[in-house]
Amino acid sequence: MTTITSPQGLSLTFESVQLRAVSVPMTNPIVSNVGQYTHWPFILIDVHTREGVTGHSYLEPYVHKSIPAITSMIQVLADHFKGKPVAPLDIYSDAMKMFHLVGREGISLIAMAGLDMAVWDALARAAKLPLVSLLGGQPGQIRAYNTNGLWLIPLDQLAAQAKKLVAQGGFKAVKMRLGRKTLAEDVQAIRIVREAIGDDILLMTDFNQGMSYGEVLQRMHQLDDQNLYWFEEPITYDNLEGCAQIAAQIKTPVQIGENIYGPREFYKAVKAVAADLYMPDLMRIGGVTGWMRAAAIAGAAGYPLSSHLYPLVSAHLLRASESADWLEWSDWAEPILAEPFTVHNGFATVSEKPGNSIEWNEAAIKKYAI
Ligand code: SMN
Ligand code: MG
Repeated sequence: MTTITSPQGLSLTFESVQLRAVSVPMTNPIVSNVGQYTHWPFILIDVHTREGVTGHSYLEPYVHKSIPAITSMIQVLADHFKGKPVAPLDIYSDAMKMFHLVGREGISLIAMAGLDMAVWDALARAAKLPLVSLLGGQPGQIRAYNTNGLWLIPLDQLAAQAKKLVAQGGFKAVKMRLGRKTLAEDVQAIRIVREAIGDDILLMTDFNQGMSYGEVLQRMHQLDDQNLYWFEEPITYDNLEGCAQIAAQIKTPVQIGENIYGPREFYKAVKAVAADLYMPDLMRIGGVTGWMRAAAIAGAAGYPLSSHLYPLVSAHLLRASESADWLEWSDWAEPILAEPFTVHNGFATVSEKPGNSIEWNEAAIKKYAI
C-alpha cells in the first residue's frame, strides 16, 4: 500500500499579525471628485504563522484617519484566529459569521480582505508556489493600463502628463478622469489627451461618482461618440438600477466595481445588469477569496473582469480569472516595495517567485511610517 504524505509545510497555524502604516508622497497628486491626495496611505499587514512562514499584504485605505479603525478590526480578527489553521476559505466564512451583527461591509470586510490576502500569501510561500499557481493558473503576462495621473488637473498640464504615462511602460491604454464643471471642459480635456497620445492608445475614463444622475446621463450622451474605451462609475456606486439604465442607453461600455463589497453585492450588480464591465478592488471584494468568488460570477455571466489598484496581487488573480481583461497599474506602492512592478510594451508579468510578490523595503517603511 502506498502512503500518501501531504506536501511539507502546507499545514500552517495562525499565530499573530503585525500592522504598520505608512504615508507615501504621490508623483501626480490625486485631484478627483472623491477627494484630493498628495500622500497615499497604506496599512502593511504581516501574518505570522507558528511554522515560521510570514504572509504579506497591504491595504490602501484612502483616508488616513480611518487607519486606527481598520487596524483595530484586523487585530480583533487576528486574536480570534490565533491557534487556528490557516485555511482562507474557513477564515472567510468564520469572519463573515462574526460580522453578521456588526455588519459585513465597510471596515469589517476591508479588515477581512487585508488578512485574507496575507493568509493566502503565507500558504503560497509555504507551498513554494506563486499565488497564481496555488490558485490553479500560471505566471505570465497581463495587459495593463496606466492610471497614475490625468486627474481633474488644469487643462494645460494634461498633454505632458498623458505622454509621460504612455512612456512609463509602453502602455497601450491610459485612464483619465471626467466630470469637470462643464461639458466644454470635458470635451477639451479629452481632445488634449487624445492629441497627446495619438489614435492607437485606448482611453479609459472615470467619473468617480462625481455628478448627479441627470447631469451625468446627459454628459455621457454628449460624450458617447468620443471613442472612449469605457465610462467608469458614472453615478453613486450602489445605485445599481440607475447604472443599469445608463448602461442600456449609452453605447460606450460602462465600467463599475471598485466600490462593490464582497461577492454577494457583486452578484447583485451582475443580476441587475448594472454595467458592461467590472473591476473589483481587492480591499472591498474580500481579498483573494472574495475575488475568486466574484471572478467565478463574472466568468459565468460572461463579463470582462479588470482590477482596481493593488496591481501586484491583482495580476496574480487576473491570471487565475476566466474573463480577465485589464490590470489597473499604479506605481503608488513602489517606494515601500523591495522591487518595482514594471510594465513593458503595455504588459505586466506575474513573477514565478513563491507568494503574492509583495516584499517590503524596510528602510523606506521606516522613512514613511506614520
Ligand atoms: C481612484 C483610485 C484611487 C483614488 C481615487 C480614485 C479611481 C480609479 O477611481 O479607478 O483608479
Ligand atoms: Mg475608478
